[in-house]
Amino acid sequence: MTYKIGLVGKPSVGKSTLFNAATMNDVPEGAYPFTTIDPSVGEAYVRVECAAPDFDETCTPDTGFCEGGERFVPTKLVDVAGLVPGAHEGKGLGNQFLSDLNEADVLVHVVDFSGETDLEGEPTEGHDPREDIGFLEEELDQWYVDVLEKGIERYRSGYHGNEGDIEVDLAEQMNAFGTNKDEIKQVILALDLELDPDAWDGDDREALARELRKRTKPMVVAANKMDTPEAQANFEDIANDPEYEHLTVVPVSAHAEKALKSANEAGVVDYTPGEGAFDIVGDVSDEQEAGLEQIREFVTEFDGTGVQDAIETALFDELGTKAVFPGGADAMGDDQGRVMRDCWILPEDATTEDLAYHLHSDIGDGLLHAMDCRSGRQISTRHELEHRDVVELVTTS
Ligand SMILES: Nc1nc2c(ncn2[C@@H]2O[C@H](COP(=O)(O)OP(=O)(O)O)[C@@H](O)[C@H]2O)c(=O)[nH]1
Ligand SMILES: [Mg+2]
Repeated sequence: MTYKIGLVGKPSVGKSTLFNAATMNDVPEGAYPFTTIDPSVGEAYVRVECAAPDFDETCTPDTGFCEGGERFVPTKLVDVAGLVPGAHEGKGLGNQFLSDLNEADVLVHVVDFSGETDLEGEPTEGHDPREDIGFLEEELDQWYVDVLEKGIERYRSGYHGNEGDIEVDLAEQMNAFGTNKDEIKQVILALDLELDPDAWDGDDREALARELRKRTKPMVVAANKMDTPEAQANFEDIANDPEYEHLTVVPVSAHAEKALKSANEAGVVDYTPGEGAFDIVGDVSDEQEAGLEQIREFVTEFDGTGVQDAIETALFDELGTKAVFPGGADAMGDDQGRVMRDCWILPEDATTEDLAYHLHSDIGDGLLHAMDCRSGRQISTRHELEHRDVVELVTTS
């Protein structure tokens, strides 16, 4: 299973630019709403400090690559176009937008921090990025309220034969959000609500929808266009505003990442994605050099372009995942001498057994125990793995 990270935001904030930079695919970009008609799914990477050097080995990845001691693990990135005010009512690319959104495990909300686009994505000046942050949250909440209300209707209609448990009807209606009846019941009780929708008023329904949205659609804000002074000023304000403490805001220049990736591909610079430094290695014109030096100033100040940071913060911190490598307690290589071919991204609380089932149901069924390759100790099937653990699964077959 590969996690999907969704890029969302109103038109013209830089979603496609960020998507292209992260995946180096060619998707049309431009300051026009709806340039991207279909959802674009591409392969991006998240970095994990490679575990092979800890064993004096060099890894041989099956997928992704390893550079400068960092393993680049593939993950899916989705450019979710079509967010406009009223998207939950089907405006813009409403329904398409919502179904794409549903497929994302975690969101990166791309916000134009320069203030040069209004809520519809049209050029303007001095637009407050706070409005965009609020608008996405409200749009999502409204959509959740709509689905929640359908679930309540379903409950009231009463012919689904589930012994009248509200959480069961809600779970069925909200199934696509990746939640379940236990979580829904827990949220209802945590909000001090009764397990009876007839006792809920509009505010209660909204609070419930909001809480479920927060749990099922974790997100980070990518403060994009940070290469402009206006964006930097807005970032300064918002990062110091207690009202936004609940959000993780990552400063980003999708432009800088795109430029560095292109220059790297052209052999002009030596750049490893995510790094806060690069070398000019090819012949450049004065103009190119000036451009690159401007980018250097930016990546030095912000310790990178922020594109990798935004994606990794979303996957590891907001969604809550960890990376685990396969190994051998006696020898690191497999029978063909390949070392740490995989690097699996697993849920934060995944156990040895979860890993086994993640690989194959037969491996899960036949799991006896596992070996922690660093300590050489046996670990049980219920053992919770840690980020960067190297494990050997011992099975009956
Ligand atoms: N200054 C600046 N402009 C950007 C950046 N990223 C995107 N843009 C510009 O913003 C506009 C909209 O970009 P696009 O990727 O098409 O936005 P989308 O509609 O959200 O997919 C284009 O003119 C981009 O060149 C950035 O990091 N800095
Ligand atoms: Mg686009």
